[in-house]
Amino acid sequence: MARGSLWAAGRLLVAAGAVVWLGGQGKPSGAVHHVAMKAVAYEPKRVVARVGDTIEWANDDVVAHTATAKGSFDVNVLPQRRGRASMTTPGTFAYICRYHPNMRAEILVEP
Ligand SMILES: [Cu+2]
Repeated sequence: MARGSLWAAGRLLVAAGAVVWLGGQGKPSGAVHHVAMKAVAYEPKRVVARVGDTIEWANDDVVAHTATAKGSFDVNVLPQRRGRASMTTPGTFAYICRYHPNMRAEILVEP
């Protein structure tokens, strides 16, 4: 009888673990999207992300760049460094480099 109860308790623990694991799949992806700053341009020029995702810019140039979307984010990235911003609001965010306004790209953030 006691043995049977232990076995049943073990099964319950396994089942609880499965529920927690499955529950984790419904959360925001929290993915990291990489954008290069190279030859005074962003690559890629358009990223599709979701709320909760992070954009990481990697500056491959020998001059500083920014990723600046007025009122949303302003990330300064020194040469050979990386900078990040997390996307908290859905929408389309066009951004530029404050030092080189010809550098343009956009991030589409889906809910
Ligand atoms: Cu720049």
